[in-house]
Amino acid sequence: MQRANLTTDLSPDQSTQLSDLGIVILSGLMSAAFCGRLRSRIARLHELEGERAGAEFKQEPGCLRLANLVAKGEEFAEVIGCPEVLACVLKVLGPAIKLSSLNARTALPGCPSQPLHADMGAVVDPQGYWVCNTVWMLDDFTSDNGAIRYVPGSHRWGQLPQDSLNDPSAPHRDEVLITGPAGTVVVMNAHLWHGGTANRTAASRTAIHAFYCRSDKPQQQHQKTLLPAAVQRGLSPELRALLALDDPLNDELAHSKIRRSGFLV
Ligand SMILES: O=C(O)CCC(=O)C(=O)O
Repeated sequence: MQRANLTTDLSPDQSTQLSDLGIVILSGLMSAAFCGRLRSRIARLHELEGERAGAEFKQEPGCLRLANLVAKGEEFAEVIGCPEVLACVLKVLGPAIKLSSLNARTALPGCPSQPLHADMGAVVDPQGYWVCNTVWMLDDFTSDNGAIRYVPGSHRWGQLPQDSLNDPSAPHRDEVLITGPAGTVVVMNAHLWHGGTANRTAASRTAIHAFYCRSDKPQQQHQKTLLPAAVQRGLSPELRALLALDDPLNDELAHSKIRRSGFLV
């Protein structure tokens, strides 16, 4: 991946944004060429998968989703292993992390707003934060094409929006919209109250979600079960570790019945 002017160290400002607001925006992380490769791969996968797309996880009305992307293109290894992004994820989750899932979401024209939610319905526990999402914008996010809204600082409240708000789908008085050009990556403490907004334009907009969790929690999608053997054999030791492919605890946790989505049933 060609990268613009970023290092693997977080600046003091980025650290503060992550801990206080719950997000940090990495502008220009993806080159136009890399964005284009990801977009083409996603378009091909939708052609191949048709109505089954996203079925390994969940489908969502008004959207096209794809799941289990590590299995579906070598460029996705660059996404999940990106050092600049992992530095931010480690800052949120601490040193023991793994990939939880790699999905894509396309908000189609007319796609409705999501309720505010925390991913996995996760609440911070005595060991700290345990979910962190990264949003790879393959299209510009604008104020009317379904950009993500979030409530700054809500990751620190230890509460879920559905337990605290009368209507998590309603606008929140403190919400902020994440807008920016294609090529931007947003790292988000996934306990943060957030959700995609309605797409009121005639064009769709797509993002990839590389979602991470702490090693002592279940993956959203158990990578060892989902990745074909040939894909697993081709992975570096670092990526095998990130995917928790040789981790008996991860295999045990895969059987736990905790919810896997913050709002989809
Ligand atoms: O709009 C997006 O790409 C992210 C939406 C979101 O928060 C989710 O699907 O959980």
